[in-house]
Amino acid sequence: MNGARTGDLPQPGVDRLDGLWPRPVPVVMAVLNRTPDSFSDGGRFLDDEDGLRHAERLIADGADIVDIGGESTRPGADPVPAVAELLRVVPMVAELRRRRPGVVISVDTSKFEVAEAALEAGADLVNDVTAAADGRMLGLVAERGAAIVLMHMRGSPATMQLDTVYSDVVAEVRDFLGRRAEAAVAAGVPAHRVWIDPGIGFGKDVDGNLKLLAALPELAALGHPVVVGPSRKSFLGRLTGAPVDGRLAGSLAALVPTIGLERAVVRVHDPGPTVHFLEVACRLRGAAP
Ligand code: HH2
Repeated sequence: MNGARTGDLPQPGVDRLDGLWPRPVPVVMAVLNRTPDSFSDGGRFLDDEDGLRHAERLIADGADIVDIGGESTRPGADPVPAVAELLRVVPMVAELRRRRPGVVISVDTSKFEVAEAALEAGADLVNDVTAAADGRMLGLVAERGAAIVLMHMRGSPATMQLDTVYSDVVAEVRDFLGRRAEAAVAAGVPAHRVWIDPGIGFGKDVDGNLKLLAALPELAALGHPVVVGPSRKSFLGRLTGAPVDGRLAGSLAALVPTIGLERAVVRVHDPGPTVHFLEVACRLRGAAP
């Protein structure tokens, strides 16, 4: 498939990734945070058994992809050293791959070393919130025949909510993602393995997040699968007054713009209700006159 892949590297999840599409409903990527400080579930799945149990529950609830992360990217979060992130993420990837050969596994990291070790351990996809700021990341993904999520963020998690003013948020994010996707294709990642994400909550205010969600069809027109992750985020709290554990309805409503997109991925904490919501919403759209 990928001519750049060399023969003696481990076979990546070619079939698993290619099995995601075509399908009429968005793909569900469920979050497994192996962190002490994530904004909605920090500390809950740090223990190995708790983490594996949660991964199994996410899959049983209908997740197509399990996205395993070892560093929080919430606003103001402190960076985690590579060694600590490796220890949180890589053994979990390896064990989940052993138990679940068919499930697509994503590693939520922007560190080359962590991505490399996770791909080696059986991950199929690198979810990089810095859109491959490390110059080696795209070459690694191309070489392994993996896929990559390129996400837009302004600044870093430490600074991103300090300046959320854009002259045209949709144009700026679209142009950035278009440029990064071109770089990925130029590095040898096939276009259908380059997924783009507007980065809901990453350096955007409520209005910016809403505009980007409404503009998902415009981003999809760049010709790549589109990922979106509004789940439980603070703009939903601002809109509804709900605390983090009361934002499920808002999280589902924020997925409405993914209905009808050809290749959409929704990154969520609650795959069960999300699958039901997407099923009904897509059927409803299909039934419209
Ligand atoms: N959001 C978060 C983390 N990673 N990746 C992509 N592609 N898109 C997102 O919107 C996105 C992401 C933040 O959510 P969460 O992982 O639950 O929190 P934390 O970063 O605090 O661990």
